Amino acid sequence: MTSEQTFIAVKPDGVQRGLVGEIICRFEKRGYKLAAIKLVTPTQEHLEKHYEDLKDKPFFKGLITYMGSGPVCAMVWEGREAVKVGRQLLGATNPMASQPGTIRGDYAIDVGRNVCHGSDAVESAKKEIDLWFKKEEVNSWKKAEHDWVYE
Ligand code: DAT
Ligand code: MG
Repeated sequence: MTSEQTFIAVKPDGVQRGLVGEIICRFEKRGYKLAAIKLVTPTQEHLEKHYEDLKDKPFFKGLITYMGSGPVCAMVWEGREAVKVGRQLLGATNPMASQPGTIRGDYAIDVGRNVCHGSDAVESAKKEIDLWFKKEEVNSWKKAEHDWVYE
């Protein structure tokens, strides 16, 4: 089976609002495997790297301040098409455009408080996982349910 990894983070608003368990639950129930997880309050410098593609956007400064305002639950989830499906589970960037049933569509209103992050491509997922996790923090393991999720 071709498997990939994606970087998912519950943002400070999601952590403060008690949504960590709910967000983990959606990835677990879909059949994805948790490879890494930690609670971390990122530095401004770290966030500037994470969001470097957005540095010229007018909302960049506010985004960095918000993302560094409290702990973030950083995770690596693994499985078939984890990046694409991860984005589907999150919903659209602007929660107002997110379908009910998605995380943002169920739990968020403002684009600047959209509760979770998910990598947008396999390449950016690799970069983000390298930025947020040391190699030894990402676990390689076989989940007992594997052969019940995949044919
Ligand atoms: P996504 O998080 O869906 O990948 P993105 O990478 O374009 O979206 O932007 C990163 C974050 O920046 C996004 O989750 C919320 C914030 N953001 C995006 N567009 C914004 C806007 N127009 N105003 C305020 N914040 C915005
Ligand atoms: Mg993005």
